[in-house]
Amino acid sequence: MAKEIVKTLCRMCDNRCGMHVFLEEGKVTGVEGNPDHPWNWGRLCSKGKAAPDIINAPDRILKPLKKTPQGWQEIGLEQALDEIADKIRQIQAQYGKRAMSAWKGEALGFNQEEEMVRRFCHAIGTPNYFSNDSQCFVCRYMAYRFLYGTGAYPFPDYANAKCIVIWGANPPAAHPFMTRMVMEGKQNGARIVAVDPRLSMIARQAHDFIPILPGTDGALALGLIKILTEKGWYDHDFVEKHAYGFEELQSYAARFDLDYVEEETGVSREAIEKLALLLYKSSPHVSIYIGNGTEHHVNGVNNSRAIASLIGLLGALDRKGGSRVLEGAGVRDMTLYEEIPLSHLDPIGADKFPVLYDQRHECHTMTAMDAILSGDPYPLRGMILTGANPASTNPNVAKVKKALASLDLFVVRELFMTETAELAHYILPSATFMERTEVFCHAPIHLLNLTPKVFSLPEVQDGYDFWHDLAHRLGAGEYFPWKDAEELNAWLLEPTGYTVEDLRAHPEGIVYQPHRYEKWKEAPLATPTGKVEFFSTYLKDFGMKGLPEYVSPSYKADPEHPFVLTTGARKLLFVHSRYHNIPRFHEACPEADLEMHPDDAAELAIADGERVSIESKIGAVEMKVRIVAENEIIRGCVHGIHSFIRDNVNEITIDSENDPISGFPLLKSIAVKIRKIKGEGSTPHQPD
Ligand SMILES: Nc1nc2c(c(=O)[nH]1)N[C@H]1C(S)=C(S)[C@@H](COP(=O)(O)OP(=O)(O)OC[C@H]3O[C@@H](n4cnc5c(=O)[nH]c(N)nc54)[C@H](O)[C@@H]3O)O[C@H]1N2
Ligand SMILES: Nc1nc2c(c(=O)[nH]1)N[C@H]1C(S)=C(S)[C@@H](COP(=O)(O)OP(=O)(O)OC[C@H]3O[C@@H](n4cnc5c(=O)[nH]c(N)nc54)[C@H](O)[C@@H]3O)O[C@H]1N2
Ligand code: SF4
Ligand SMILES: [Mo]
Repeated sequence: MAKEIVKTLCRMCDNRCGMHVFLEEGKVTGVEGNPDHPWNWGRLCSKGKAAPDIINAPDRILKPLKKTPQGWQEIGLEQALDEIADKIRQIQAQYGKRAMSAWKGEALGFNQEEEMVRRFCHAIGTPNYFSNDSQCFVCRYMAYRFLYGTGAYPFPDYANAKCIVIWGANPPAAHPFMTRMVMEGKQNGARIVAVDPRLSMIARQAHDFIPILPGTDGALALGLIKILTEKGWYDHDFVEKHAYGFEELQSYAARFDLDYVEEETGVSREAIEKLALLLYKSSPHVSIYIGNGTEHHVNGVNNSRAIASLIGLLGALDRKGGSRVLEGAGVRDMTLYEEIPLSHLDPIGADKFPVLYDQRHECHTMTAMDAILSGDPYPLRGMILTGANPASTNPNVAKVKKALASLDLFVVRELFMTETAELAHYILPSATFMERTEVFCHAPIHLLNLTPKVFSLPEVQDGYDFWHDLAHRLGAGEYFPWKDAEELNAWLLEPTGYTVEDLRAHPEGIVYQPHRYEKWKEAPLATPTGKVEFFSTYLKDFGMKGLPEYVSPSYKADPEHPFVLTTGARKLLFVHSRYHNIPRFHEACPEADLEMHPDDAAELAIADGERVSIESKIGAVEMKVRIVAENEIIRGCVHGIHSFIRDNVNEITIDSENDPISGFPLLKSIAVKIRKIKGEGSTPHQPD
């Protein structure tokens, strides 16, 4: 039988590469890269190629399940939705509307899939919307927003750069096709610098690798700012006309004596001076990309803000070869916060992290676990969770499991039986990306796309149908007036000037607008002063520090725990807790390991492959040590991969020490002690 080809975007991760899906008798039999799609030009990574393994996985949940004293029982979809609606009504009658909550995870990303969850919260009158985002990108988001007033963060113009700094990120694992852009810049003559405690894949490709102690990036950035401002190596004209708070930043950075910066960061004075000179000589064609590595710390926002300040100082904002300020396509937003911000209903965590709620309209997941367990500040008794596995991916998973298991109603929309789904009262089978239709923008290249529903399965709902059906059962149908996701897409697209039909005719996407440089010449920035805010007037109005003040990470003052643990550097094969159930992926990388410097291992008499106990202040986990080469990790630092089924480092990551602005937890600068396990010998390690 002839194969049918449907053109879509891969969503095995959020890179959304152009993909051809081969269908035979309605079944997905293969995938290939779409050679016409300008994001990936026909290539797919190993996860993308494995999409059929996930779509057709034998362990996929395809029927609604209800937990009973006899175990999981299949239940009809309509009955499951009726029962869930009844229970929501009961909970809200007994404890108030805000006792219900919803959570969306990384598998759904942003835009409409996220917005429909938020809209449901509005529909049922609760402010308690949670997501993975408050431990994902929000520090960087805030950094750029406070400085430059942007929404999507400014994206490096790699191809035209003279210097590219990849700071706390590893695109070859996390954003494979962005690596191509970095390499294009390199071929065009850019010098590549990587700042990382580990010799990551991108660091191996860099001209200069700057190993840094975890969580000290802000000190390095401020040291650089000190040199640039003292020597006058910044864009005087841009700063004078378009920046606010330069003098304050300059005088604060002046305190960052290079001896102190060297001691604090582990980066030598010579390396700092060399980088400052390179930035100056390359300016304004300096592309800085800030990754997840800088933000999982108690100083996450200000680390990211200090680094991002360099863009403004060097006059690289929206300049050729600098950081481009992106423009949206004008797709409608489904949320209703402009009408009703819901802040009057005491969103969970908004008292502790008011900036998080004000900026993102989302609640703090880690505070939620405490609230569920204690009933303080009010009972939080029900949750609908979709596209997430926090019992594996959030810090302090023991607490997460205890809290989620204690809810009166816990509904999980999933593809598989996960650590989180196991705790649910109901598991509803969820559509994969091939079983839903979505509008999607590749913001960095201003490309608007529409993905079609490739096929569908009975009793497996897409997000829209689920939230729509539940809202209608709860008497809040007016919030979901669109018949289905197709009708919703038409509404979302209306202001863009493109129709569903236009986009269907262009599965390779439509460039909605060419990039325009130096837009700050035409209009003020969307910050309170209309300027680059080196000193944030917004934060000051919130009673916080206006400057990106540096706080030394807590592990430095903890002699009981002599190592610093960083976690979660991405592996190409896995996305957090996902894809371990693909047999060949599991075989290629069956175990989580702890990377360690050979001298540290020698000091503790630990052999390669030996299992050790790693203890943080909240508990201990055992992992297998992988001794790496001397230049592959900075001394005193160990790295643990996260969210493997066994040996999950999130047993010991810390939920209760948080960045005061974003609420981010400690995932990447944790004080730990490493102990040999009695009687443990050495076993050979598996390669990466
Ligand atoms: N294959 C795959 N791709 C993914 C994901 C995945 O799980 N798997 N996850 C997606 C998601 S949700 C995200 S948020 C992105 C993240 O994408 P990136 O931001 O590129 O994250 P990583 O690839 O983990 O790279 C982070 C780097 O920071 C380093 N690092 C750790 N601590 C520090 C520190 O204190 N300072 C500095 N300077 N560096 C540090 C790590 O060693 C690592 O090399 O990836 C996305 N893409
Ligand atoms: N220690 C440590 N922990 C970390 C990090 C770290 O660096 N270190 N990184 C953090 C970051 S940046 C992030 S973003 C979070 C991510 O954490 P989560 O949001 O929990 O992401 P995943 O583990 O990818 O879980 C996604 C779940 O959604 C399911 N799923 C897949 N596709 C679909 C779909 O189409 N619909 C539905 N309903 N479900 C689907 C998958 O089966 C999977 O169980 O992890 C964080 N955890
Ligand atoms: S990077 Fe890989 S998994 Fe992610 S969208 Fe592209 S092909 Fe799919
Ligand atoms: Mo993330």
